[in-house]
Amino acid sequence: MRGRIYKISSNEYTVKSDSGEIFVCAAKGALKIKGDGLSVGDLVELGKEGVITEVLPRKNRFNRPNVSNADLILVVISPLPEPDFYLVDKVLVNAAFQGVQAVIAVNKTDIGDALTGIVESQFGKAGVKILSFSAVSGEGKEKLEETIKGKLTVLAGQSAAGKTSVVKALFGIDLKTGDVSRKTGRGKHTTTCSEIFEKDGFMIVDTPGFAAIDAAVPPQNLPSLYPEYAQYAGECRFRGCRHITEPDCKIKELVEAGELSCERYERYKKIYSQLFEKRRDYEKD
Ligand SMILES: Nc1nc2c(ncn2[C@@H]2O[C@H](COP(=O)(O)OP(=O)(O)OP(=O)(O)O)[C@@H](O)[C@H]2O)c(=O)[nH]1
Ligand SMILES: [Mg+2]
Ligand SMILES: [Zn+2]
Repeated sequence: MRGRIYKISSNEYTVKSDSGEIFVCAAKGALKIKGDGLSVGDLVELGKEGVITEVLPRKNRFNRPNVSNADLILVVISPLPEPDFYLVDKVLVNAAFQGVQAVIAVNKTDIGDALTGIVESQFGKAGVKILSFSAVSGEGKEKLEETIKGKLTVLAGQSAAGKTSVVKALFGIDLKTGDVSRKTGRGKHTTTCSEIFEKDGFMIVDTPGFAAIDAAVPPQNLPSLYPEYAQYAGECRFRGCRHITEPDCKIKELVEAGELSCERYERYKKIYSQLFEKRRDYEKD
């Protein structure tokens, strides 16, 4: 029998079978290898007595949040807590590397609408859809529904951006949500494990918020993972231009001319140098 993992808590795997039954299962020891164990979204084979015996090949797999077989990554940000665009960039890079579509969802429009404009100015050419809505007032809900219907949608982003609130708003169910800490201005990590919620053709993975994430790609791939840079490949003087120190670089020209976001470009350089350093460390071993 086959099914999909909907939730993992310690050693209990909640699996929904193809026929729609819910099982709480254990997993064969070899499938629980640290770092490469099972994740929510995995398609699995169930043996006798409800033990997971095999993982079917994955379309994709993300570490943070730890989810497999995503069709869409919905990066949720909001005016409060203050959005971390560096984190957004890295989520987009990881999604692009695995060929998964990403959408930036600007939540909490009821407390201010300035953020959408900022996001559009920095990510408008980044090949992602930008949506704005309010999980509390319901504004923008139809557009969001249209975008995610029929796709295994993974919510990703900082704690307290409103990921769980999105699930509540779409499904009309009650789930635990948390406040922004008055002391630190950050979220309190209310959601502690990933879980798939499903209803009427919607399938959403609520996930724990995170404050840091690594871009998990080889540095030489980075330029091709920025669609607004990749479209000019060939217009830089050097083939394989990294758009950093090379002369006659089209991307640098466009950034200087204000055609491409300077903020996103500065963060690009930072991500590149981090990936490069990491690779050097790795090669030293
Ligand atoms: N004003 C307003 N507040 C919102 C909105 N959406 C969520 N919130 C509030 O933001 C806070 C955090 O919401 P959560 O849904 O718990 O955030 P989360 O992203 O799931 O956080 P973690 O589970 O910690 O990762 C709660 O106090 C929500 O009520 C919104 O659209 N407008
Ligand atoms: Mg949550
Ligand atoms: Zn260049």
